[in-house]
Amino acid sequence: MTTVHERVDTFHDNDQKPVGYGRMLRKEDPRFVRGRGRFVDDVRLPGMLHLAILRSPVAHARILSIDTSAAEASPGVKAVVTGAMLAEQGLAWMPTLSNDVQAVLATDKVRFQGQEVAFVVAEDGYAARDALELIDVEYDVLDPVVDARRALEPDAPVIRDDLEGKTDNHCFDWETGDEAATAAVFARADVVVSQDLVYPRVHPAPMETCGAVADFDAVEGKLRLWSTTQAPHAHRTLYALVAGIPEHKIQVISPDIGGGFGNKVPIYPGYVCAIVASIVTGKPVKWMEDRFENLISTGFARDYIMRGEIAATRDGQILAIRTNVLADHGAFNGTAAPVKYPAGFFGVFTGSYDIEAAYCKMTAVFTNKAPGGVAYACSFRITEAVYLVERIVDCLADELGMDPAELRLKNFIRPEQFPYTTKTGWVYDSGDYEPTMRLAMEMAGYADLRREQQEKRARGELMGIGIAFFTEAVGAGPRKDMDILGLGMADGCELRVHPTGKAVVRLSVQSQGQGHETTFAQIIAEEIGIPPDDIDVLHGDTDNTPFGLGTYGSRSTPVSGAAAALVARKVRDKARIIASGMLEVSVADLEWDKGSFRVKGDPGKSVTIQDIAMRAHGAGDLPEGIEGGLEAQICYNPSNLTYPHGAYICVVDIDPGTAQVKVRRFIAVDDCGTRINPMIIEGQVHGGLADGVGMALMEMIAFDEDGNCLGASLMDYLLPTALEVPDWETGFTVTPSPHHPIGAKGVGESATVGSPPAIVNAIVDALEPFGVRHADMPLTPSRVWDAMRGNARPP
Ligand code: MCN
Ligand code: CUN
Repeated sequence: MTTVHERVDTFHDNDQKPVGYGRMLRKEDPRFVRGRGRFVDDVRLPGMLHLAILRSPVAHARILSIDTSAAEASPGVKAVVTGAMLAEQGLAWMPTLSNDVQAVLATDKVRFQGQEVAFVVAEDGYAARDALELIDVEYDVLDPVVDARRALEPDAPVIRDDLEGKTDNHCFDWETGDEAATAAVFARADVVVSQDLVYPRVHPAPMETCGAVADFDAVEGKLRLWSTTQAPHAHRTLYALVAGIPEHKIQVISPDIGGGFGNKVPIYPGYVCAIVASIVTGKPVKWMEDRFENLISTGFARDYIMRGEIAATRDGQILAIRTNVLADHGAFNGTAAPVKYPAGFFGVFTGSYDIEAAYCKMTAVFTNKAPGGVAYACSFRITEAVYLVERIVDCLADELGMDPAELRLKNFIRPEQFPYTTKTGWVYDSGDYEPTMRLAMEMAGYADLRREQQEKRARGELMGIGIAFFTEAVGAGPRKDMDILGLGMADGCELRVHPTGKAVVRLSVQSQGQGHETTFAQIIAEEIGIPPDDIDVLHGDTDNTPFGLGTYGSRSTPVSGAAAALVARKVRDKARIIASGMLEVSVADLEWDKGSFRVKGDPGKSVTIQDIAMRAHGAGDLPEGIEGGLEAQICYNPSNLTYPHGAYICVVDIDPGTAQVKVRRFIAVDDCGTRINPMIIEGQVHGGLADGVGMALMEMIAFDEDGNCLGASLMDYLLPTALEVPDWETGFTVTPSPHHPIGAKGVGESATVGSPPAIVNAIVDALEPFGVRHADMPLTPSRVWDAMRGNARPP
């Protein structure tokens, strides 16, 4: 089913308050707008000490010696810890979420600029930071490997000599699709277009940096850790495995989080340092990184060097797509991706098109740069996949002299082909692409825009129109083939209805700004008719929520949202039995009417969910075999991912004198299935579109040839502001997921995935008079200028 009309399915309880899905102001915002949010840095415990980390000034060096004596003597300092000291406890290295190891504090070598070398614990943050300057480290500087292409050269310095028998910088190889079948299709195609593309290294740069407060109570033997984490339960299990503290003696609390964007999925050395420091000093210890540390050392995103090849018939039938990728993983493989998917979900690079064959070959390497890779609203690397396919489809349109919208429309997977198995093995659950594309074109006034462009070109003005159409795979995932370090990707949910009909729902996922306190209350409200205001959402505390893998890959709605709907139905099933007792009719004679059960054919006889809650806890008999109370818990294991899609159209104007790009209009039509809260969805889309403007035009973590990070402050790493973004024009279609209990698909990363190719396509389209087929992001004025003069250069 596809409709362009908003589902206004809110209904009313006895007080005429709207409940269920629909636009609703965020329940969390009164707290945030009054400054009452409680973030990790707001945690202040009695006797708390402060930790600061000494970081490597160079990208690659052997550590010859570390002298901590002056730092230890510095006023207020309680402890100075080096890698050698951690090594004595077996804590110098920790596992990453990708089956690699990462140094907590360097012992042998430093492998990227900003790597953790030592830490100081002091009475206050100033004393700790001052003492860092007194630590004397002697480095024997080695040649760094900064470029992924250099990493594979036979004479390149070996970065990971900590790994036994490692003699090169090779991280992993991966392939998907059918190489021979794809080659055969390419061999017989009328047209083959190939294009080199770089998706540069960028950074999620959330407003709140990463940090933790560790409080180890030696008497209880219990560790309490407030930390900036998107996955508190997964982190707890890992701490138990690394630190040897029994899991039930670890409580991870992720309080309010000031933006995550994937930056808060990995476990960082700083968290482990804070834990060690609290155990050593017997006091609570806070570690909070600054902006510089966040940008220089925590999880980056992208850094893929790609070659895209596309084969087609002369009349524009796309036959096959092939890609070769060189992935830069930095010094340690620290990405978080399901174990079977070392390249995340990059395998969906065949996009939204029905093609005959596809093949991807990827090589990942270590370089002397910070670890990371899966972050910044990437849906597990679908950002890179969508950028690849949507750019080369445009290159093909250019080659064929075909309109890019027409080329896409001609090749879409058709609605009757769903569920559709791609040539790389992904089963797209549902989709209806053409109406989404047509709606975007209608909203944009596509034909008029093309006319306007022609007129402008005739006058020497540079106007471009860019299209991107994407399909995402979100909601990892079926636990049979998806896990993070052995933990199956499922999520729990618990719902308790109190005697007076108010409720609390406990989630294993964790909001970083996505509005879960509102939307999860709405899901429960829709199912059991208790108004969202009467439902509290608890998350981010492992002692008080059921186990589950957390928020990333836009999995909260696909996985936990399903869990919430199903747990509510379980409660409703029990409520039905209690209602049958109260109304003295059989269960079969009852019908559910949005918040109450009534006797079929006798609408006057009914009981509300609130009446039932009181009876469930109150005096009087309950039906045979029914226990008191009104609550339930489940663990939801998704049967497939959900596949949202969208059509984006961007209009740019370029100043021919300065090469400055202005994004004049941006039309985004998203289809995330059933929409729980359209206002929140729009907020997610607006944010992601702004991300896209940032990546396409200005963001890049760059390095010089010595491995010095050149984007380590927000003066150099440019983020878009209200001045760079247009008024977004959003629309939607609704193609519900057939396997999700409420038909909802994730949306949190869609716009970040879909917008960069739309913007780059628009810029390349504007530069057509200069014969430009491609230019790499970020398309700063100097890059655009170079492209106009025929020397588009890779980053
Ligand atoms: N939603 C809805 N109807 C749908 C789908 C989603 O109303 N059909 C609502 C959800 O209920 C939720 C929000 O939209 O309130 C996002 O839902 P979902 O797509 O399930 O994504 P997650 O909640 O799992 O959020 C994760 C996603 C990721 S992975 C990144 S990265 C990102 C993003 O969310 N980080 C964010 N958006 C962010 N937004 C903010 N403000 N801060 C971040 O750190
Ligand atoms: Cu790839 S960033 Mo989000 O999945 O946390």
